[in-house]
Amino acid sequence: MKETVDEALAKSPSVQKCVVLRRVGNEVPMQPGRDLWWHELMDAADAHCPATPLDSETPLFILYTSGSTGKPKGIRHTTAGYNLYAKRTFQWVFDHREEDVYWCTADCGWITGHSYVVYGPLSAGATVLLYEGAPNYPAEDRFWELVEKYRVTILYTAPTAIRAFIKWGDHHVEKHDLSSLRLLGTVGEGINPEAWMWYYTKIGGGRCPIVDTWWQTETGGIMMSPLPGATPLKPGSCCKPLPGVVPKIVDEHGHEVPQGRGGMLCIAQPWPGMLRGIWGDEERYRQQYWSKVPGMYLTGDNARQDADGYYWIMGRIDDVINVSGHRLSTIEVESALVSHPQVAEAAVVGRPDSLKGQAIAAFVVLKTDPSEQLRSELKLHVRKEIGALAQPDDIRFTNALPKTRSGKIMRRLLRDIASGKEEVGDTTTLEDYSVLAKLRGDEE
Ligand code: 7RM
Repeated sequence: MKETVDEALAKSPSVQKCVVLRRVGNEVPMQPGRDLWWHELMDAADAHCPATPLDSETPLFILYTSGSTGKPKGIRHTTAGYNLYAKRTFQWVFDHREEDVYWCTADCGWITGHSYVVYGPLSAGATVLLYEGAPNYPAEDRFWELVEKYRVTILYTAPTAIRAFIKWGDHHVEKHDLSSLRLLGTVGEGINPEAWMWYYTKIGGGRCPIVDTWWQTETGGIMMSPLPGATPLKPGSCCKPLPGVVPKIVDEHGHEVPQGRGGMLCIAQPWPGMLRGIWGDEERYRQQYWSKVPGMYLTGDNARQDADGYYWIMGRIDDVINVSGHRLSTIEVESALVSHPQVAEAAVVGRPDSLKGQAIAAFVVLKTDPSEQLRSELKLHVRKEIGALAQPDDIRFTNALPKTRSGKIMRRLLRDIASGKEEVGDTTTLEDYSVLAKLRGDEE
């Protein structure tokens, strides 16, 4: 890892010092004068380290997020508002108490790791379980072993992980005492009702509320979520905005749509944790977030509000599929596929079709072996669940889906593959490159 950092440092003349933590005891190349060992610095350091006063708007970090097209954007967060928002939302959403042992399984490099592994819980003085490692090493019960061992009370994880646990089998869960848990959370994408119910009953023992938290790298912290114990839950809905958050759902002209109808999700008032810009590209910042709907922050997601005022996120605006003039959200079709007992995970994209405008291509990970019969059965299953329009035209079976490190399916790459493009777009945020090669090889 240090060698990779050295390559980056060679191109970054503004960096003067590099602090290196001895982690696994291997040989590490050190450049005298520039590179400093953490343990040597700590030996000499005072136990008291007063915080350096900074202006509230001093940049705190820049976090690169892929966006659905092209080149990653450096999201700029600042000191006071971000920290305040991360702390407050942590306290509200997780109903944090002194005796809690809180575990957020997110990678620290994702915004969820920043806000809800590091800044939020630390500011709130929470006891945090920090885990470095895979969920299936040394075995597929790793998470449940840790929950039991450390008596974790709050668990915050992603639907993609939950679907993997379901695939690995209930026996890994049943081996362990999970009675310490009192609250569960999800983040990163919509959770399909099947996975919600499994999480609720198998992990939560039917007694723990699930907070489905909707937010973005750009928002800094959670924007919509139930408040545990206070908000009646609906599986698949992120429920209601937090205090101070003012969502609006608008059509392509920027007019609010009637309740029940889908549209673009915007935020009508500023909040403390909001991004302050895109690093080095203020024009892109304006164009991306503030130009389409004047006076509002454009989230890039589609959403719908139901008759009870609950919000349902319907996926990214760019992921909407248009079949013969009917707009379908990818998550609906994916949920229908995953509700079939043999399906572990599914990703759905549109591909150009001369007749219908777009045809539906589904990439499906199975719990069992593929067969032609299952392919037709799945098509019929979606047709029964949603309707004829939503029936996938192609179903490709695969062992894995292309994902980012935070577990988001990269539908943009799947779109390229489904439409038979020779070259797929930017892959810098792809976690496992071998998945792409395999997907390209598997033709129907
Ligand atoms: C926290 C995070 C942001 C995008 C966002 C949505 C999707 C996140 C949910 C969700 C439905 C959720 N930041 N998303 N949480 N969709 N329900 N609870 O994920 O910048 O990496 O991604 O993720 O599309 O715009 S992120």
